[in-house]
Amino acid sequence: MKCRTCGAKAAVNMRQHKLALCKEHFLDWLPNQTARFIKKYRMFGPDEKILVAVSGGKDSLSLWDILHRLGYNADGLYLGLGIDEGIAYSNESRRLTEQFARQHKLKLHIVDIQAEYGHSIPVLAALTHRGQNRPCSVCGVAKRHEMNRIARDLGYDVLATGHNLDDEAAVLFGNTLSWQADFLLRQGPVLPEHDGLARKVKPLCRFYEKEMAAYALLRGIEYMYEECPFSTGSTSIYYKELLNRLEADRPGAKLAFYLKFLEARASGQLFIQPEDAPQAMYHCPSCGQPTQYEGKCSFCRIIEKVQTEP
Ligand code: Q46
Ligand code: ZN
Ligand code: ZN
Repeated sequence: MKCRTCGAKAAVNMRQHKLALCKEHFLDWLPNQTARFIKKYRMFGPDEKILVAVSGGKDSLSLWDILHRLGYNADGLYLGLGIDEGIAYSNESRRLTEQFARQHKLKLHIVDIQAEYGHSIPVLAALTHRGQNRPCSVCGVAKRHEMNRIARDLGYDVLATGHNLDDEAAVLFGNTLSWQADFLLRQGPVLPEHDGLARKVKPLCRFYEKEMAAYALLRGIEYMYEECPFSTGSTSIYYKELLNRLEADRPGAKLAFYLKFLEARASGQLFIQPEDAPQAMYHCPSCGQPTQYEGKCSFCRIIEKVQTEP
């Protein structure tokens, strides 16, 4: 297999794009494509302040690397979740994130949930009896809340996450199986700013997971190989496996599934418009973030519960 650009031996063969590239041209191609998607979906302009949510994994560190190379003004945010079940997941991912920031002279904000709120994510989940074996629902609420809080308090225009195509296709698949119309409306490369919350963007949403792994590897980014121990056996991993089986028989099926959805949504074929999505009607009296229901937001309710119960 030869590189389409220079004819040298290809390092990456992307059957879904019918494209093979050598190391050098793949490392050019991926950031160039990212720049194209940023413009196409109007994610952000050259002067906007970007906060990248970095977990220490290949996607978010690669995203930070790419935005930095493209000349964007992008700082990082690492959330310390306090997960050390089986492996020192949080400590090691934090170490790798700090190392990356240091090597590239990038600004990194760190918020440690335990230092900030008294308990790690697994303890918060256990104390509030949310989630039988998995603290993921509490974790999701906390991550969303803290990312929004830091972006707002520090004046960032946009919050960027490293979700790749496999992540997005798995979520889309799950939402489609249950016809979750309001979730479908909120899925896409850009979620506009609303009620004082920063815009959310996913610049990597069109890259396959294995393209991102190849990028991190060929770029020499040292990242956290292990997934969070709580992700084992999750529904989203199951959906990813199903979609990979489909992809193996029909290269490009995963990308087509996602892109056709975006097209259908943009042309109104879902019969519901983004404006129809349920809007947050209230603001949390404790933190000020928008909520759909009157009273404190989910995160503040979790914190209140652990602080008031003996
Ligand atoms: S939600 Fe669950 Fe993830 Fe939080 S506890 Fe780990 S697996 S990190 S994306
Ligand atoms: Zn080449
Ligand atoms: Zn709140």
